[in-house]
Amino acid sequence: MTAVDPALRATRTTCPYCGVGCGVLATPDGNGGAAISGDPGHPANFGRLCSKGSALGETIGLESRLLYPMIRCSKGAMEQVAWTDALDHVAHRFRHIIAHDGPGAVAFYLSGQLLTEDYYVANKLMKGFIGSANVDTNSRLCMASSVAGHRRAFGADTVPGCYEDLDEADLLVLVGSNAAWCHPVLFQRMLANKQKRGARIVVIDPRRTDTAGDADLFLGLKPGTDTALFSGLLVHLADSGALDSSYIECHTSGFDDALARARNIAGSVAATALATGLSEPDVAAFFQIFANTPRVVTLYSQGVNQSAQGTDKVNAIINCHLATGRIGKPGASPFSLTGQPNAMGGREVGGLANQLAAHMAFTPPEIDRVRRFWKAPRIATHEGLKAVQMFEAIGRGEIKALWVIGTNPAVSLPDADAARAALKKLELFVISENVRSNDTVNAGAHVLLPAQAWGEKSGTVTNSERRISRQRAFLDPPGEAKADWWIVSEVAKRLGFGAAFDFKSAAEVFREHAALSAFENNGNRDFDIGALASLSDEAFDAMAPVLWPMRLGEVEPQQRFFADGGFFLNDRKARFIAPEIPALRTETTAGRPLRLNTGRIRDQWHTMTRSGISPRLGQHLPEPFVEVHPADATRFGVTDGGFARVVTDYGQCALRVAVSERQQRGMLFAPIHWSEATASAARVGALVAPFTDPYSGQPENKATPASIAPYEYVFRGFALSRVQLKLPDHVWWARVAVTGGYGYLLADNADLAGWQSWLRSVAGGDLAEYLDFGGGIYRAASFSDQRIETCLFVGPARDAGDWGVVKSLFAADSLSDDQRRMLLSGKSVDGLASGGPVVCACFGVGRATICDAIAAGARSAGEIGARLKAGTNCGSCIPEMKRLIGQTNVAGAEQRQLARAAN
Ligand SMILES: Nc1nc2c(c(=O)[nH]1)N[C@H]1C(S)=C(S)[C@@H](COP(=O)(O)OP(=O)(O)OC[C@H]3O[C@@H](n4cnc5c(=O)[nH]c(N)nc54)[C@H](O)[C@@H]3O)O[C@H]1N2
Ligand SMILES: Nc1nc2c(c(=O)[nH]1)N[C@H]1C(S)=C(S)[C@@H](COP(=O)(O)OP(=O)(O)OC[C@H]3O[C@@H](n4cnc5c(=O)[nH]c(N)nc54)[C@H](O)[C@@H]3O)O[C@H]1N2
Ligand code: SF4
Ligand SMILES: [Mo]
Repeated sequence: MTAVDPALRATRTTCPYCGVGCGVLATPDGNGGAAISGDPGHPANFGRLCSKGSALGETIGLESRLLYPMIRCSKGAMEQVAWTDALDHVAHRFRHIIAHDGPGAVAFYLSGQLLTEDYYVANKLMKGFIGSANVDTNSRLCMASSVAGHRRAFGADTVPGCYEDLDEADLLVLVGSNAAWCHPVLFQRMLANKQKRGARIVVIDPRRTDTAGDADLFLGLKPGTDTALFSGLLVHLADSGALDSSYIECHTSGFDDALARARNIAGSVAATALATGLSEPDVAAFFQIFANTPRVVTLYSQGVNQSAQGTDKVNAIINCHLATGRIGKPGASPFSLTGQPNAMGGREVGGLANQLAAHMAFTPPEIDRVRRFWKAPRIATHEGLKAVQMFEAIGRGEIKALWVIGTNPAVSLPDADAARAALKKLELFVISENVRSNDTVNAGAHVLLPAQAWGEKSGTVTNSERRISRQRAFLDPPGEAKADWWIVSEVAKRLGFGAAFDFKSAAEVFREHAALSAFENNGNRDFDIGALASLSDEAFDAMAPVLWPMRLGEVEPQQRFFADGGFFLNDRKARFIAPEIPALRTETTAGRPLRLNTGRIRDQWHTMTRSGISPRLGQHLPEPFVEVHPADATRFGVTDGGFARVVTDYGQCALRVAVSERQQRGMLFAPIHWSEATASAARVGALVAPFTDPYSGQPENKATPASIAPYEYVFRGFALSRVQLKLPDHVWWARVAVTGGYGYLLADNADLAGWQSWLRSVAGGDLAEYLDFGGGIYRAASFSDQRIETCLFVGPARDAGDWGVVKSLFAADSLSDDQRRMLLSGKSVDGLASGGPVVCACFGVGRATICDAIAAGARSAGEIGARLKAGTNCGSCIPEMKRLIGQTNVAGAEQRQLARAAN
């Protein structure tokens, strides 16, 4: 494999979104853009990409980019400065604060979206040279419970299996994972196994997600009860003769205590059903299928990790795999699905406050070893503050200087209002960013440092299966953007640590990182990539994706861990962990009778600084919403398509209501993606309680007590504009990327005259208006040449005009006179019938179009694809199409008949 595919002249790189770590071929178009396709040679995806990966070409524009270093001047405005001035300033201020208040008064907050090389340098600077372990990362909100669970059970943060296990398993258990939306390419791989080999799929989630749509068994358990379910399973495995006694005997300890505790928690099928809210037959069916299927992979993600008992959940799952010896064997393992593209690389580097470096911890021999390797003058000797505690310490004024690199904590931390308020107290607040503006930047940054973005930066990332791949540059960095590792190294030099930070390239950093992993390792640490420590620059450039470990001198690369024991504890045995009796940290009350669950949607990435600029990705679910069970909707008076205020003890949001049977009674679900930059009142992190797991420090993001109440708006509507608009304060709005500009979905109670004067104030040029006071309708569009510049459609709730049609007219460079005349009717012209909300992002196929095809006889996703192309590129929408087939009544009834006839 080479860095550049000679046939295509495409650069081989890796997707910057999720932890699947798909290989991407990028072919620059010479105008700053690039054609994107999946790399058929990459073992994570074999050429496939999901909707987000496929749309990467739409996200590399420069419009929102931070291009120059900026410093806040004495008058409060941000001013462009030279790099040397910015770096001198940062180093000077850090040095001053460290001298005055000690190394504990400064902190770095990093990200699983950094490259390993960036992470390595930042971790080395803080832990080895500044002398504090206050380096934490957004992985604390993401993978920390898996890390803690792995370390408790295995003695190291080891993912025992690999992706091939998903092809070879006979049973795939997904716990707290919406892989259909969040790890789509891996999910397709699981479905291929189901299709080809008949693997069965069990999905365990309080919500009936699109992942559950393909499940043979769906367990809609009560939130937070996974430990009870897997405790019940352990008891069942013991009582039904499914244990691997010799594995338990030779390779583990603590089984009896763990089993006794499991009996206490859920000693029978009935007790498990009671504890989880599941039916006894469902529990029994799950236990039986698990007990009888040796090749089982249990995949888990944020429904497990993001919990105040996340570490116990992880260990309850691992216990069942250890007890059956189903670990590190083909098709059999527990499997933590990592979230971010380089969450794993960050863990390898030691970028969490409770790790030191290279899978070493804060034990005296390890501190000494790392100190000698780094020649560190002031090595940190104890753990630093974990994310939530770090921001609390900032709020108390104990941490005075913070450097945020590659994350948006004002949006993504729990109790996000408090986190944002804390940022305002900092004496020094530095951010390395790709974008000029996000909620964290807007929370009062003192220094902004422009970082290279995907496509420009170069280094390595590690995916969920321990595979290290290269991200390669295929675009020139714009403006003065620099590599994150370079920026940190330059500050380190100015702090007086030049010799240790004299890196010339990412390759040089990688070699040092690889050497540290092998330093005095002798097989005692899982993470060892010593074989890569002497790669030449050329070899680093051409490096093919590799699984670790890569020990020096090893002939046969090791694919999996622990099939024959060999754990990383002193006695080389794994530990069974007896979990605490599970209980959620918070109770619902009369005032907060519901629980708010939060998570992701298919086509957006986190706080939308990148996916949010793709028109294609904005089409699927363009508005922030809250999903409510029909019974709760009735009880609290909210209606589908209406609006609601969701309130917790921490904050409130105003969201569109989606009433759905897929939601469990008593629970709400809201996506995490919107921020103050993209919506008026949908920064969901502000609602979330800051409770954390006692072992991992990971916050419980999925179960905050909440209330919901309807909120009425008289007017609905939308605006489209070539430039971003500042909407009046009282308006509910959400911004979405559309072809040619920005779309705003609106709701409001002000009168039409107010809208008219607002529109006239923002729209220049040639204005056409339609005003019907009686009907409550105002529509206006301004033109420049034959193109729409700005338009606004406001009307009564159900009659604001067809957004789909107007968007396509807005996208056109030149409108015919007919189209111009018809525009303000908001109805279709020239066959521009709206297809409804987009389901297939790749081909822009809407729900209405798909439902028409179903009504006209399409009976499978394949048949819909044959007619409409929908689902034939990335396939991310296939689960949703299957759901629509199921929901379309006529088709559903016929299908059931067909199924009966077939039996
Ligand atoms: N489209 C998209 N994909 C992404 C991302 C993205 O932003 N957008 N982000 C990436 C990142 S960083 C991450 S961490 C991953 C996250 O990937 P996932 O973990 O799959 O995603 P989430 O939506 O956070 O949560 C998963 C599920 O946990 C369920 N859940 C809530 N409480 C419980 C519980 O008590 N028990 C169980 N069993 N389930 C529960 C939720 O209902 C939800 O469906 O996705 C990655 N992929
Ligand atoms: N309520 C709730 N909260 C959650 C979650 C949840 O499920 N529920 N999930 C949590 C999880 S799992 C995660 S991973 C977090 C994610 O939350 P965040 O990390 O806060 O979200 P992102 O939008 O990915 O922020 C990344 C920022 O870094 C910038 N950036 C991207 N690449 C680079 C780079 O190479 N260099 C630099 N310097 N900057 C870069 C982007 O422009 C963006 O502003 O959210 C967490 N918060
Ligand atoms: S599954 Fe999608 S988002 Fe994840 S790495 Fe692959 S293409 Fe990127
Ligand atoms: Mo994550």
